[in-house]
Amino acid sequence: MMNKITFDLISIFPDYFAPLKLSLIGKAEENGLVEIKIHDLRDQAHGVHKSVDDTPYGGGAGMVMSPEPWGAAIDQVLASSDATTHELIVLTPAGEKLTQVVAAELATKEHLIFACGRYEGIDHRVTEHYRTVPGVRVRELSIGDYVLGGGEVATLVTMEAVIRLIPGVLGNPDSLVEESHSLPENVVEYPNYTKPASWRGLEVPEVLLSGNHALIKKWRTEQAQTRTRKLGEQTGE
Ligand code: JDE
Repeated sequence: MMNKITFDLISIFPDYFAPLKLSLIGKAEENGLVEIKIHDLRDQAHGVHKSVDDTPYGGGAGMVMSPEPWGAAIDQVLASSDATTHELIVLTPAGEKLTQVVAAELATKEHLIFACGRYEGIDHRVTEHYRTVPGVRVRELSIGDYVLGGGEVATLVTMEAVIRLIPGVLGNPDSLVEESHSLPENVVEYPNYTKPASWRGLEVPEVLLSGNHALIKKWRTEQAQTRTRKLGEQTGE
């Protein structure tokens, strides 16, 4: 059936990826739609202290991840892959913003490698080098304008956004069709209700109980537009 997408994750904290066994992503792997391989960067660190970081050239606070263990880990992943093209993804606050459009594009690739940095980041030459390797595309991505302790949680966010877009992962692909109209254009969804019709004195809007599908569609569109306008006012757009 589908070609499975391989995800290789490289981190000094491989235990961060335990939740990938759960829920939607866990099912996707059980069903053979994705293959997820986790690599401990520390395995590529040699010497007594198995160090993966060092002080920054030029001075300054904090530590920078050394290029050698990253080069060794990424080379090993590339050597054991039978894919013809590889996306090397580095989550960093300085990256291109992860959007629904970027996630949808990644969901069409055969091999995604996630390099999860810690400390103040990874020696710049690592991305510089892999940009010159044929068949490798380097993508620096950001999940938002804030600083995390490392790229692991941002990688989990990215993977969840990507994996649910892979054909066969979601039970009901209709929800994807609806999203694809709305989310890329920055339209916020309409409010949702389920039973009971009355809860703590709050009623479900009449129109939703009417059975008039044309009217319901019109009401939902208006609600979504109102929400989008209010969000714009809050964020100053
Ligand atoms: C991803 N939004 C935020 C953080 C970092 C100062 C301190 C740390 C690879 O290089 C990195 C990665 C990360 C972890 O990712 C995020 C993130 N989307 O924080 C730093 C930068 N400046 C560097």
